[in-house]
Amino acid sequence: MKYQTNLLKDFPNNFLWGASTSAFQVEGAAKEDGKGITVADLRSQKSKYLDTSISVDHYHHLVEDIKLMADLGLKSYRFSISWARIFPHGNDDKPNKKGVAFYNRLINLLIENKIEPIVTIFHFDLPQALVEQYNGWTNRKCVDDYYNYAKTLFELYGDRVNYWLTINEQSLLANVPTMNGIKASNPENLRQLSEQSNYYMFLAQAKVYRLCHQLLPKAKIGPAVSYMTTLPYDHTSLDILKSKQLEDMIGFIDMDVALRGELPSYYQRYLRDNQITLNVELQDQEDFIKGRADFLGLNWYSTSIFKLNDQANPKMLKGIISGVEKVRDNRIMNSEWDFSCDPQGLRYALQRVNDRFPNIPIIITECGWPEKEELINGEVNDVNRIKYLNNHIYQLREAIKDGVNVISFNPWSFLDLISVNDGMDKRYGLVYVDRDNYDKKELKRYPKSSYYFYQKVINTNANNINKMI
Ligand code: BGP
Repeated sequence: MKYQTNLLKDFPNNFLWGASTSAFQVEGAAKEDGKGITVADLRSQKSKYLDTSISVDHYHHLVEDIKLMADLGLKSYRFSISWARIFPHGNDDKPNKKGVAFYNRLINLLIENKIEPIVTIFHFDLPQALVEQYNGWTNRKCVDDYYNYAKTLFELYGDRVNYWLTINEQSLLANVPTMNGIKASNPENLRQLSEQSNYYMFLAQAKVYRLCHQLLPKAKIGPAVSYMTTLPYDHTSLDILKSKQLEDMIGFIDMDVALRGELPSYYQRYLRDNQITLNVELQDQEDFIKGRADFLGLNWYSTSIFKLNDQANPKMLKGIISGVEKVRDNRIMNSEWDFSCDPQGLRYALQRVNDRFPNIPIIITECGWPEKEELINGEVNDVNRIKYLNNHIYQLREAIKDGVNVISFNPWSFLDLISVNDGMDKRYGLVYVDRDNYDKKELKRYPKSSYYFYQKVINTNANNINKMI
C-alpha cells in the first residue's frame, strides 16, 4: 500500500478571500444616532491629525462601499462593531435602536452579496463612560459589561454571523494601557493596573467563548491576535532566548490563554518577577477551562529583527522586555514606517503557530502594506502593495501546502482609513478615499490598481499568482 498524503495542494475552493477594517477607523458619525464617545474618539482628538468624527464616513457610504466589496468579489469582510453605538455608556439597560439598525443594514447587505461577515466585538474603542464609571478594564465590572454586550450581539446578529472575534490585539492594549483609557494616579501603578486589565480581558473572552458555544452552536469564535515574526539579529543562545521571550510575551500569550485555558508559565514568572499580584476568584478557573476559542485570528504584517542593546527601551515594550532595538534588513523592501515586506516570514509564522497548536484553523484578520499615496488623474498605481499582496499570497499557499489550516485572508484594509497613529498619511486601502488629514474633500472612492489585482486573485482562487515578484 502506498502512502497518500491528504495535504492540500492549493487554496481550497471555499477559501474566504476577504478584507478588513475597524469601526472607529472607517465609520465617522462619532456622535450621531445616539452613539456614545469612546476611548478611541478621545485619543484621536488629541492626535495632531484628524479625529474620528468623520473618518472616511463609511457610516454614510454604506451602500456604495458594499457595492465596491461585491464588485471586488469579496467572500468575507472583517469589520468591528462599535460597543458605544450599541450601548452608548457601555452598560445601558437597552441597546441603542439606531446603532442596532446600522449593523443590521450592514450585515444584511453583506449577506445579500454573499459576503461572510467576520465580526470583531471589540477593536480599540471602549466606551469612555466605562472609564469614567470604574476605570474600564482594570475593574471586574468590565468583564460583566463586555459579557452582556457580547450576549446582546449574539442575540441580535447571531442568526447571520458565523465568525466572531472577541478582542483585537489584546497584547497591544496590555502594553499600551492608554489605548484602553486606563488612568493611574501614580504612574508606578500603571503596570499593575494594566496586567489586571489584561487578566480581565482574558477572563471576559473565556466567558464569551463559552457563551457563544451555548447560544450559537454553529458559530465559531476566536481572538484577533497581533503576531509578527520575531527574529534574533545575532545567533547566540542569549539572543535567541530574548527573541523567544518577545514572541511569547507579545504574540503567543493571547493564543496560549485562548486555546489552553490558563495563564502560561512564562507569563506567571513575569508577574512574579515584577511583584504583580492579580485579583482572581475561584470561579475564574472554571471559566478558563470551559471557555476556549475555535480558531485563531492573526494580525500579521511583517518581520521584526531584534538586537540586544542595554540602552534601548522601545515604548511599546516598556516594562515587559527592555534592552532590545529593532534592526532594519536593507536587503528587502521596507516601508516608511519600518514595516518590512517579508513574505517568507508569514509562512514561517504560520508554521510556528501550527507547530504549537496543530491544525488549528487560522483566519488572517490583518495583513497589509502602508504607503503615502496620491490620486493622479483618478488613479493610484500602488505597485508596492501589489508586490506585497502577490508575494504574501504566494507564501500563504506554501503554508497551506505545508499543512497549515488557513481558512481566510483579510488584508488590511478594504479602503483607506485613519491609521491609529498617522491619520490619512499612512494608507493601506485597496480603495483610495479622497480626503487628507486637513480637508475632507468629497470623500470619493477610487479603486486602486491593487483592487483590480486582488479581484483577479479572488476570481481565479489565486491561479494568477505563480511566482514571487
Ligand atoms: C493593527 C490594528 C489596526 C490597524 C493596523 C495598522 O494593530 O489592529 O487597527 O490600525 O494595526 O496600524 P496603524 O494604523 O498604526 O498603521
